[in-house]
Order: sequence, then C-alpha cells, then structure tokens
Amino acid sequence: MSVSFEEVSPKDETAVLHERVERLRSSLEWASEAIPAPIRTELHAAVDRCDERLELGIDWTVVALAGGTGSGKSTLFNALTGVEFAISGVARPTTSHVSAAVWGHERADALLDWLGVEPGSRLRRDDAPLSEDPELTGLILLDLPDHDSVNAHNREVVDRILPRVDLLLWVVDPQKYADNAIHEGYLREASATGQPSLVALNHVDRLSTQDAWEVARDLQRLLAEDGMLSVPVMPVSARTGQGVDVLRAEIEGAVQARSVAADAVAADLVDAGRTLERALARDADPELPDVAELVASLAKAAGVDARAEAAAAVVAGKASSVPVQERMRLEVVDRERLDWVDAASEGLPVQWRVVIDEAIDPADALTREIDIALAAVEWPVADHAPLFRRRARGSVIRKEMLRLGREAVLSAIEPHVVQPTDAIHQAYRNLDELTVIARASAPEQPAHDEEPVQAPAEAVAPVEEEPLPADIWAPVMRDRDEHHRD
Ligand SMILES: Nc1nc2c(ncn2[C@@H]2O[C@H](COP(=O)(O)OP(=O)(O)OP(=O)(O)O)[C@@H](O)[C@H]2O)c(=O)[nH]1
Ligand SMILES: [Mg+2]
Repeated sequence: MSVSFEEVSPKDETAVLHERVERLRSSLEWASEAIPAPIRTELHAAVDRCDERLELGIDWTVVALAGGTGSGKSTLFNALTGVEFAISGVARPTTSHVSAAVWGHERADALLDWLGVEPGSRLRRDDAPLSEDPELTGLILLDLPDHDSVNAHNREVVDRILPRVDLLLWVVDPQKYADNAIHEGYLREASATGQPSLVALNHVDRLSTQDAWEVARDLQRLLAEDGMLSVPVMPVSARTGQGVDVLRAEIEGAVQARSVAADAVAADLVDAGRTLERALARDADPELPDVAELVASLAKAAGVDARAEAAAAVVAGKASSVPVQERMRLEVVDRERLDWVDAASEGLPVQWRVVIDEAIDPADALTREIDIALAAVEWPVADHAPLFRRRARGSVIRKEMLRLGREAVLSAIEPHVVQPTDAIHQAYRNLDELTVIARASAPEQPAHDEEPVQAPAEAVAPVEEEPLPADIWAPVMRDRDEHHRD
C-alpha cells in the first residue's frame, strides 16, 4: 500500500501555520477593542476554524461535491467510490445529509465529527470495497446536499460545511451551469477567499460532443468572470463513467501534491487578512515613542534633576542640604502620559489610540508607582568634599543621582506603559502582516471587471474559432494570456 501522501508529512508547514494562527489569536486579544465587532467575530471564527483544522491533521484532504440539486453529486460520489452508498434519485432534492467516503487506514472520526458527518454516513475502506486507489489515501470525499435548496436545512448544512472543506468540487449540469445562485453566491466567494476549487460539468452524455465542448467553454468563460482563471472545467458523466478517470486523477493530484488542507488554512488566513484590512490603516508602522525622553521628563518633574544639582552643590560647599524627594504631581504624569499615547498611536486608526490609552496604567496609578519607586531608592549621601576633589565628586554624585532617579522612574513605567504599548504595536504589526500577505496574494481581477455590462463581441469570436479538441474528456482550460488579451 502506497503511503506517499503521508510521506509528504507537512509537519513544518503545520508548525508555521500554527504559529501564525496563534499570533493572530493573541494579537486579536490585545487589539480586540480596536477592531469593529463584526470583523472581530469573523476573525475569531477564522482563527478557530484554522486552529481546529490544523489540530485535526492536515494529512487528510477533505474534498466536497457541491452544487445544485440534480447536478449529479451523489451519482458522482458513487462513481468515484465505486460503491452505491450515496442515495441518488429523481425526487428533488434527494440528499439532505452529508455522506463521507474515507480513503485511509485511520478512522478520521474527530475530523468527521467536526465536519458534522453522522456515524452512519461514513463509508470506510474496511466497510466496503472502496475503489482501490492507493493514490487517494488521505482523501475524505463528501457528498453534500444542494447549495440552493428549497429545503432551508440543506442550505444550512452546505453553508456550515463549505468553509471547513479543503477542496471544493463543484458539480454543475448543462442546464444550470450559468445559474446566478452558484456564481454569485458561491464561486465568486470561493475565488475571492482563495478556497481551492475544481469544477466538473456533469451530464455531458446527454450532449453531442460539439455541444459539450461549447458548454464547457462557456462555463470556463463564466468562471473567469468569477475570478477563477486557473480552475479547469472537467466534462464528466457520472452515469456512464466518461471523464471520471480524469476527475479522479485531478483529485489524486490534489491529495498527493502537497497538503491541500494546509493551502486551505493558509487561504483562510489570507482571507482573514483581507477582512482585517478594513480595520487597519494602510502602511502605518507604529513606533514606540522615545522612552528615555519620557523617563527624563518624569524624573525631572519629580525633582530628581533638582536634587542631583543640589547634591553637587552640597559637595561643592555651596549648599547645606539636599531637598527631600518631592511627591510626583498627577497633572504632570497625566500630560506626559497623553503625549505618549498620542505619539504611540500616530498614523494608526483612531480606535487603536483608545486601545493604547486603555492598555497603559491610568495617570493616578502611574503617579503612585513612580512615588513608590523613587522612595525606595538608596540615594548617595552628599557631604562636603575636600577642595581639590569637589569638582570631580560633585559631577559623580550628580550623575549618580540622575541615574538612580531615572532608573527608578523607568522601573515604574516599563511594565505599565512601555510593555503594553509594545504589545499592542506588535499585535498591530502581526495583524498588518496578514493584510500584507492578503494583498500580495489577491486574486487577479478578471479583465471583464472593467466592462461589467457585457463582454465585447470580439471577446466571443476567438472562442468560436477554437478547434474541437481531440479528447473531449480532457479538462478545458482557458489560457490566462488569451483571457487578458480579450
Ligand atoms: N444522464 C445522466 N444522468 C445523471 C448523471 N448524473 C446524475 N444523473 C441522474 O440525475 C439525477 C440526479 O442525480 P443525483 O446524483 O441524485 O443528483 P444530486 O446532485 O445528488 O442531487 P441532490 O441530492 O438533490 O442535490 C439521478 O436520476 C441521476 O441518475 C449523468 O452524468 N448523466
Ligand atoms: Mg445528492
């Protein structure tokens, strides 16, 4: 038995994705208030979904047959498995619960539970002679209900399960391939979110070869308009079995090539990044304000500088004593704190200013912290020095007092101001990193976007000139460059 799929153990990939998901989760926690609630909910759902999917093992590839009622999903499921397991029929809609076929030695129960497949709807290699295809090891094939069902329960099942699927296999029939419901409701979405997809044009045994080819070309054109420029259309007949081998080979390729599940998780994260873009400012790079400057200002306001000068004066014999340590003034801390918040949130959306403001200690708490820290300092004793050492001793004690005072102030603000600001900046950068990835992997816009009303007549002409391919069962692919020239 080949275990080639398992050999491509994508452990490192899982680890990297796990790390990213974790970073995203903690960034969301830090930044929660800075992100509008609906976006936050969406992001949390994406994070949980990715987390759960990674947890369940990306060495399984979940492929789902999706499409309208009667397009032949269940029949195709049976053709691919070689077992009459899914119920196909003439009463519409036929399927209202999900069936799964599992090609693997393990049971994948946790993953099937997560997908919501009932125990009685799981077909395993041990239970039945699933098509003997070692190349499919690791595949979980799902037969879904119809996506645009008259039955609300069916639609709910599909909408719940689709985001959890690694590879979508859309099954369309020649009558309904152009239906808006599938293009607008699903294919554009799958293309926008980057969810790996394949498209099978079923029922082609009912068409002449010429008609099948024309429908496949037209479907390819519509897919390009949906943004699916590199998704092949595979003509098949689930009833006669024509084209099913090509489709199976395509699925094998997906299962074997690398982890489709990892791709799906990555795409999910990229999509989360796109959602996030709405909540982040473009090209903002938060900078930590000057900590030394803040410390120096606060220390000065607390009288540290004046006391250091006084100590030097005592050493020089120009003063008799060093004044006592003053209490920190609340209004000074308040002002310095606000300046800090302003500088720390420069260039960021306004909500982030609020988040930083809330993350750092309020002024009264900071004032207390600074007072406590300064009161705990063991200050050097300033006494008269012999004449010839006055200058040097004065300078040393001045510097030492400044150093001790500033260190004390720093120790008070570091955990309550600097660290929380830094954590929020880090959260912002982590989130922004995701939007950068999302922007980098944005799908190519179909050329037709610029002319939404109608494709120009000349765009159709070259299609008609296409020679009929020798092998009608080969996937139909529209050349990208050709598309751009249209
Ligand atoms: N001629 C022909 N008939 C097909 C083909 N595929 C499916 N059928 C028939 O079309 C009807 C519907 O097929 P199903 O497999 O139940 O369709 P489905 O997509 O699962 O439908 P729902 O479960 O209602 O969503 C059945 O009578 C099938 O025998 C095909 O490729 N060619
Ligand atoms: Mg069905």
